[in-house]
Amino acid sequence: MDYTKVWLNYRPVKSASAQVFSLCTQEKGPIIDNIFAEFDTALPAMYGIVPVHGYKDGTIPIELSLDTVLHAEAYRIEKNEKKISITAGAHVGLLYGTFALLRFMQTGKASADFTVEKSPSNPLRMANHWDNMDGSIERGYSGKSFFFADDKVIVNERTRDYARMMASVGINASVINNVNVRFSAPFLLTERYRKPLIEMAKIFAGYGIKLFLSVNFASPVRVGGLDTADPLDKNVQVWWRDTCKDIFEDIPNFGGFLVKADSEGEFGPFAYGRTHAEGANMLADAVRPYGGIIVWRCFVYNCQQDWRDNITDRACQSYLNFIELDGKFADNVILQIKNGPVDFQVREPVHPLFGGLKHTNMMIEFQIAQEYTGQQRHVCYLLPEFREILDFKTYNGEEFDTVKDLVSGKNYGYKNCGMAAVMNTGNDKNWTGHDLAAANLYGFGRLAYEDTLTPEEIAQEWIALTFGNESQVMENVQKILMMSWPAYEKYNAPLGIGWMVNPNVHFGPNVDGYEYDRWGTYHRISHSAIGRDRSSRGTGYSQQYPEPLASMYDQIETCPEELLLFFHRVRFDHIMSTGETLLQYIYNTHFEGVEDVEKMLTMWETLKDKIEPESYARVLERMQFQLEHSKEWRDRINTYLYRMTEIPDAKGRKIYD
Ligand code: GCV
Repeated sequence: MDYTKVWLNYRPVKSASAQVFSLCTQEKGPIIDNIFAEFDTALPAMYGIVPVHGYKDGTIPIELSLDTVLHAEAYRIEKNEKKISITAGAHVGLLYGTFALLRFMQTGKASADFTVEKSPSNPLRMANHWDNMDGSIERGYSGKSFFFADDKVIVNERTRDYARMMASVGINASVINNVNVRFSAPFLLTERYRKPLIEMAKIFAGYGIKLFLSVNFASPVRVGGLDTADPLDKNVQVWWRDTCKDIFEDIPNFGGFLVKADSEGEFGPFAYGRTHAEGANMLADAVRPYGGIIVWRCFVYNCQQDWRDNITDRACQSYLNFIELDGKFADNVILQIKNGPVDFQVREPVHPLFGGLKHTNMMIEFQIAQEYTGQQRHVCYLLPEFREILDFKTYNGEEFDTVKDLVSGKNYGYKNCGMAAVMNTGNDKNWTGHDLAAANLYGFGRLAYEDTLTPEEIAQEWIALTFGNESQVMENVQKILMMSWPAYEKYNAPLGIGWMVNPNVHFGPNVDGYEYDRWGTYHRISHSAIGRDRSSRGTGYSQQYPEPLASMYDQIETCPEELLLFFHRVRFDHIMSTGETLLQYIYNTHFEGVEDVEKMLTMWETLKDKIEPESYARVLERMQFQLEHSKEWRDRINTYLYRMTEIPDAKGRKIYD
């Protein structure tokens, strides 16, 4: 099959003497087979010699064994001159230990003796695919689905490589279909698709991955032929129980359901006057006998707003819909909360539910499909953003209340929680459209397993594994990645205001794209001011945070500047901390953003002879596009503001009139 092996493209380890390894273990099973297959692929590629299976004199044994004191997904690697041992709580831990060892070997960190022990930070590390059964992918920017085509489930060699890729970074759950469960997708629950799903799940099981499905809350009607989907109706409950019995019995590593309810036209418990807790708990009862989990999304808001209505605030709504239900969800329900209150904009405050919910399992939802961050045609390495969000102190409690503490369940005793990301994969040759977008996929998985890693550490690993660790490659690609999110933010909608994109497609600058629309995302630019007042004097959104955050966000003077226009309506002559007016600050950052992209492009061009030609060319083409497109962003936004204010750029640069 014609696709790349991304970061699993093992290459010779420089200066390593040819070494014969022997693979030794008492363990047996599908995961062990996959571990052997991985060593059989990787070791000859890196060291030039095929490993021996079983003990043999004169070889370096790699011993795999279990130590049930360790967590099932934890591993310990001990390496000395004579042998390497990987110990884990269960086979899946041995698999993670194997990928870690190969990573050390490939990145040149395995030459000396070492011992390393790792245990996953987050119980659930989940991929959310928005793949539709016709093969399209909602917000997909890397080709078509490799899970579905023409209303059929696809299982082939790529399924295995997908599972292998996910396991290599520690992802242990995959929701393969879109949260908008339409057309034939509700029937994934039924016999119609059972056979290929069993096959797919079997492959996943060999890589420690649980299969999840997104389900339509109206399934009892759409699929089951009942006349209601009311969660308190006995027949509905029986229907879900029977359906779950069948699916869990057929698929031993079935994990449960992801649910988007009462959101953007998806059906939900509100239709029957029921709460989301009643809806989620009914499903939780149905999956409980099998250890199943319900992941229930908090992305619930009114998408039929009138733009003239200046009181209703989309940012407030997710919190308002869920805060009263705190403590009412079953223990096998997890609320999946987007990182911010609106929708994956380049800059948003951390979602206030993280600071608010005290008795509810929570999981964060990131998006690595770059819907609003360049759609995988711009480089936008999102790990610095994720790092900031995970480290954000929510003031949910007195201590241990950063987002990462809450979603990992650390110190709270939660076992159902974790991190999810909307995926950026498709059937493109390089999996992620932009070769550099694979860093987001790699990084999400690594961070979910080890939530203290820095974006720089992750970038270094990924670059070395993907392109090799030649120093200029390491240096330039790292700089490109680390500059990319700040650069994107500079030339995009300013200071947290968001949107300014073309409706529906969400790509390309369009300052008024959503201004008079029903989606509740307005900038309200006039000749003298910009922004929405979300303080206590405005929509009151700032007050959804605990103190001291509520007071901090409430005042222009104390609001973090990068979120100024998210929280406040601000005059263009407001003086920023840099001493510039707000207007001049926006002009400046838009010029700077483009200059940053110019630098990124030049850094890439210097790598021409050091990167595999096809990959070099693919990235080059996209970065050239990014440069032109960033100019379009700069000029649209600057021109719009210049026309409104008639105040020219203090530095006399070209702004179109
Ligand atoms: C899957 C945004 C996207 C939608 C997406 C929705 C969601 O509104 O534009 O495509 O739907 O978020 O997260 O449910």
